[in-house]
Amino acid sequence: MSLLKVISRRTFLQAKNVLPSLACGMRNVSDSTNLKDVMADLVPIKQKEVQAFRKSHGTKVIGEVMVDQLYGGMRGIKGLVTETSVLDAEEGIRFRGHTIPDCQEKLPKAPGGSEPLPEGLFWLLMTGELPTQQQTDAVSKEWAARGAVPSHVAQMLNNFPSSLHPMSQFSAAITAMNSDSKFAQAYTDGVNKASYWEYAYEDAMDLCAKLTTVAATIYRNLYREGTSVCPIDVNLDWSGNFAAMLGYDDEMFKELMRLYLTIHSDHEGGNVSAHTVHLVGSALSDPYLSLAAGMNGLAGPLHGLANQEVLVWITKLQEQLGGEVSDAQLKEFIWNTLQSGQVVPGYGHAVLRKTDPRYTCQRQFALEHLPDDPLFKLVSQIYKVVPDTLLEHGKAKNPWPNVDAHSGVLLQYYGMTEMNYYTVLFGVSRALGTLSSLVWDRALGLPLERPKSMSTEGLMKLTGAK
Ligand code: CMX
Repeated sequence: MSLLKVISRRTFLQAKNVLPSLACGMRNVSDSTNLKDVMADLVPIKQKEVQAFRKSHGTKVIGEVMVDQLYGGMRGIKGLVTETSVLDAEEGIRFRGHTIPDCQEKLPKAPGGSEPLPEGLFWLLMTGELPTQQQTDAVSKEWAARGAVPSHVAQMLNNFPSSLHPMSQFSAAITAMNSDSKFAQAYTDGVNKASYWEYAYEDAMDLCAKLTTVAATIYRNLYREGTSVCPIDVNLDWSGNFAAMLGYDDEMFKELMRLYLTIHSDHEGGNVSAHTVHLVGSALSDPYLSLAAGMNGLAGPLHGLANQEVLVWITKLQEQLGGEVSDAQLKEFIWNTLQSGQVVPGYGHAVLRKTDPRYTCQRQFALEHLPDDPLFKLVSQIYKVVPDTLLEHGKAKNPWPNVDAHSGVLLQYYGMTEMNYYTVLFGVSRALGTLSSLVWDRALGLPLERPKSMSTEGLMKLTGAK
């Protein structure tokens, strides 16, 4: 029985008084607004579920591996357990079983808003259950209370040269904040491994709370003459506070942030940032060190930096071709990119084989709020021309746009024109998914990750080629 079914069944039985012993000894997991209490109830249930599953099916064979997969970035090899989300090549991401439109409909909103609150998504990723408004608001309040950044980190950020890329600053600050890691302290104090997850949870909550302040400090230092970040308002949600700290008070920018920080959070376990956080965490490096490592992966142009690269590419296109562009001119520009051995940023994916639903929901946002924006029109035109051109080129397995093809145009519209900064926003969001996964990694006692590698010589012998 799945975790969700176990919980629903237990809640049902409690409601019917069939399980009085459970009901009196335990909180009703669905009702508490304290996420840690809910997790404390869920962890032993999930541990038992996994234990029983491994006992009954632990030796079942679930796949085979071909030589090409070892040279091909391990595509398609099932080698990881990630509970928070699953990616389907055709359909796109589901967060704990929920599609993006489903999350947009069912997750709690800010007062007067229509986009989901990322705090609610965090609850969903952690617990597998859609939170109530009260549960979501409780996370907002807790993050607002935990948001202070250590003074040595603020000082370090203020001393960085403006030539240092925002992602390098972001990752360095996350590493340096591990001076406050409760997990690292607990490990040093010799805490029992059965409670590792609790300290990972504390660090995850602290990190989510502090990342927005760190990110806003970087933004203001680099692009707003070092003006100070406004204090956190405990009555505002996480994205609302983040927008204010960045210096944006447009309500629609806040809504955009809510959507943005929700959809970039998680993309199952094998992508570079998620896998890195999981891998580094498996050495019991604390959540700060693990997340910083993941952020260094996100900073690569084939991964999160692609959102910056898309805008750089579009800017070049505009410089070369001017305002209005014909489809034929556009196609020629794309061919030139491909012929010079570069990728078309924002297109293609290692797993997806259709338009990314994260692209679609951003396009929907644009159609609703900025339908006449010239840059949006250009992005839409690119969407019409690139897939056929990539197909004609004949290399990319997926010619469709990914999440990064659309985020920049929305940010530009609201005045955030500093494209070098875009990946930091991706990073703030990606923390939600990777840290929830990390808490479950420790709860399930997943061991040090150590797959087998082979030399070409060894592979040749194994396959009979030599
Ligand atoms: N433009 C040009 N060539 C592309 C391409 C693109 N957008 N997407 C794939 N290709 C090429 C690959 O470079 C590869 O070429 P070689 O055979 O010469 O090495 C070939 O097509 C086959 O690649 P693939 O199997 O389709 O794609 P991969 O799984 O290897 O790579 C990805 C996936 C995302 C790295 C690739 O599509 C790409 O480079 N896209 C552009 C960068 C980008 O948008 N990245 C963001 C992804 C989402 C995210 O993580 O944020």
